[in-house]
Amino acid sequence: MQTLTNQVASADELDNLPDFSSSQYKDAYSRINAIVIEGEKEAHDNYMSIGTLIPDKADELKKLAVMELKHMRGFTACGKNLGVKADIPFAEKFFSPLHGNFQKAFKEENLTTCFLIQAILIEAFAISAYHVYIRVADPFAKKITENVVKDEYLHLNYGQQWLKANLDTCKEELMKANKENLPLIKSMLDQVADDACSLSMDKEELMEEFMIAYQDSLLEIGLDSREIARMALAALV
Ligand code: DDQ
Ligand code: DDQ
Ligand code: DDQ
Repeated sequence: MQTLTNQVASADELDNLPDFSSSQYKDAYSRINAIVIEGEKEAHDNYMSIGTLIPDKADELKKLAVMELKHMRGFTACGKNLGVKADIPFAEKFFSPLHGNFQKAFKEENLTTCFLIQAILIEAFAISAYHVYIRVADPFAKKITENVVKDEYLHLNYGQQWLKANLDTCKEELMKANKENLPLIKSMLDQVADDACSLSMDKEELMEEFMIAYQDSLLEIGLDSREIARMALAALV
């Protein structure tokens, strides 16, 4: 009986999955897949950069960076499996404003902003988007994405711990970095919402999952509800 119920549920799930071989699916996939490939590559570079600013943590950060390269290869394999070529030039352009802000913070040795951009905003967004994607992924990509998510929690946690330990001295900078970068995350999502939709990922759901993950992460860092509300509002004006 149990088995029967499971079979019915999974047949039902299959019915709701997108057609992975349609040209619309593949076209959107070429950009979404490129975003995660480029995102994982830039994450690698960013963790290596952060490591140069905290020499005694450089080894730990290098370990995180190396994991991102493994994710990049996994996502590249997902594209190959579907016969889709990732549109990397699109993804480079997509990331360039956020990348520019990270580079500026790095040159100023502003660790707070570096961690907020890479380890909190991007990681929280990626984790929530990966969860949404897993529900509608092809079986091959689903397995790979599930394994990636497990690692990304470690990275989110790493950034949280650093910001938590330094909260006394970095709160003001954290607020400022949030104000400059949260609207960017929103506009990045706006740019690819239609493509996400072609992959059966709903924009409202992506936003909702992100806001929950971001809020949880700020609570973990030690901000209170009022401060978090202020941060969310800062992004609106
Ligand atoms: N995939 O490359 C195997 C297709 C994984 C995609 C995971 C979903 C990430 C969404 C990123 C941005 C969407 C707004
Ligand atoms: N990583 O930084 C979590 C390791 C990779 C991120 C890849 C995808 C992030 C998409 C962010 C787009 C924001 C709308
Ligand atoms: N803006 O579009 C009015 C400039 C900013 C809205 C910011 C709202 C934050 C939501 C962020 C969700 C990102 C997935």
